[in-house]
Amino acid sequence: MNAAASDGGVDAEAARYARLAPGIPLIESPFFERFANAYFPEPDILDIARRLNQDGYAVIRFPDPDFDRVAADIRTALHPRFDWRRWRETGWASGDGMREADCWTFNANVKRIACNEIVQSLLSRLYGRPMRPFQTLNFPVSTQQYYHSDAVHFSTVPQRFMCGVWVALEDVAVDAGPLVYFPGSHKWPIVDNETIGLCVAGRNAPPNQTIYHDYWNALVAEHGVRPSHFTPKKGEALIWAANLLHGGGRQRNPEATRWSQVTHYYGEDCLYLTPMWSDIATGNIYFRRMIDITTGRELENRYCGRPLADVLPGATHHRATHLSPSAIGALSGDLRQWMKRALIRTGLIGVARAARPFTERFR
Ligand SMILES: O=C(O)CCC(=O)C(=O)O
Repeated sequence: MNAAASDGGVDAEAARYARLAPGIPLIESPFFERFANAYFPEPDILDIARRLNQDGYAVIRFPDPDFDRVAADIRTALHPRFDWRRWRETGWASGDGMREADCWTFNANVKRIACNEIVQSLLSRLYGRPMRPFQTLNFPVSTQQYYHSDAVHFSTVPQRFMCGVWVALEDVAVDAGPLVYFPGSHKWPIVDNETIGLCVAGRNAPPNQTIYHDYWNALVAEHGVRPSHFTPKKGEALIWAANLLHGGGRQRNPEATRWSQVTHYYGEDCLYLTPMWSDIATGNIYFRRMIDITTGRELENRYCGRPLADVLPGATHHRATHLSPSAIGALSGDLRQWMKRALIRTGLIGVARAARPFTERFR
């Protein structure tokens, strides 16, 4: 797989369709077939792109010649970090899983998988802009997590510039709670809070994904889509599109292991947010500040090529906007906007938000 092949020199008509909407990932474009052959001339890449476009997922062999050693090292290094006895005695039966986030910060092999250059280059071609790894999750067993779309947890503006690459660190048996997913569900509308009639402001605690379960269940039933289960051999990986419904299957055998790693990627030049904790239309937005694992630098929140702080309401029009109930809300609009921009620039906005009750989030 030569994911880095040049995509220059494509015919003008294909390029016109591909560039028509830079805010839509190439593999999610409604014009995909207009440019697919020209943009992905290699048969194996074209097949991956087409699978993602049509089904919302694609399976690849993880391109690391030393994968077996890397996987074995990760299993050995992370094994003591999990409470196996507790999970087998109580967690398993109650539907819990085990996972650890961001082991890349201390484990070179987890980071090596997350930063694999061939994968990054492949994703960047498929999406039409650089894709950056921003989170790793390692699973020694199934998460048994109810199926969901990542678009409610990790979203972007423009939408869908996010994907997961899930790789098996050992062979996965059918009774070990394989990854479950619903082919084609990525094409369904992305659910948000206004769709289900929920306003986050004023709630005592941030909601979790259970608020969408009835909606997703009904969609699955309406479309009559059956769940698929991924039972890979070690080193096989599944790429999923941002809105593909997926989760951790029920682990029927609690003695089994299911060592795996998912790396989540964001496209560059986007806003990064959690819609589940936001009321987008009112400007109550939970932005995320993520680190590009490859560079160790923050993935800057940007909107159409400009830093977020430069395009916030009030950045160009100096007038007061609505007042928030918090103490800061009592300040004049200009001062409030200035403080907000300063907090974003200095990185303190996350601290400021965490320090305040959920209901008084800075607007
Ligand atoms: O591997 C699993 O059990 C589920 C992973 C998952 O749903 C996710 O990373 O979003």
